[in-house]
Amino acid sequence: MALKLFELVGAESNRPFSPYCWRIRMALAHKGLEAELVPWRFIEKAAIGPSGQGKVPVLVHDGKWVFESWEIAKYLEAQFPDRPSLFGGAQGQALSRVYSNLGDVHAGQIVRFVLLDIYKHLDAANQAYFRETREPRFGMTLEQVVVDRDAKLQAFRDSLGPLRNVLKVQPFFGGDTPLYADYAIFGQFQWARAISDFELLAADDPVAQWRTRLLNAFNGMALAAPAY
Ligand SMILES: N[C@@H](CCC(=O)N[C@@H](CS)C(=O)NCC(=O)O)C(=O)O
Repeated sequence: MALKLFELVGAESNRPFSPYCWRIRMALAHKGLEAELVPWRFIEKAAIGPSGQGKVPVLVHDGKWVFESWEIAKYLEAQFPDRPSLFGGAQGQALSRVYSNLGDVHAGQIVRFVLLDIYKHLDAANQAYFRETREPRFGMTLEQVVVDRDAKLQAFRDSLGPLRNVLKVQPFFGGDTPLYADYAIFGQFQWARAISDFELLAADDPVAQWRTRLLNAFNGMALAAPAY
């Protein structure tokens, strides 16, 4: 069995920082699966060409190319049913879709805090690509996107209220132990840590304490990765 995961990095090949790739890193660890980790940069489209699209994460399993974090998570669950479940059953899988979508919403919020920090971690060729693709998307310069980030912070923290209320009474969204629902949300916070020293969470926030529990999971795998 051969598994390969293409992961987004910047100038430093040992600093993976995609929120979606982190979801899959955690999912692989949850299943106790070893994968060859392939550092990949935005402009290296040819390397993932066989997947038929241009974004990571991309998983290659015995020659089969799988993309989209949610599809990869479902694929791992289906292919490795004897390993610890990512979803806790069919109903859990259905409910996990909500967390995956919620994680996407968080990514859309968090990017407005860390966009310029991502740019600062790229080499010159990827910086040019990043500016060319992101500035039209936001309709402003990278610098303008983050200029008022301090003012936006409280609203972001407030938006985490429903998650915070859950984490006040149970250690993980999965209950006593984490599931893919946890990784689908954690990916965004690990992305921000990997790339930015901007403190998204107050230290006494139950969400920060949950993040710490996941940083320490799997023998501190996420904690050991380069971050701020
Ligand atoms: N919905 C996709 C999103 C994947 C995605 O947006 N990946 C980004 C890195 S975080 C990417 O590869 N972007 C390539 C580009 O912008 O050219 C998933 O869940 O996997």
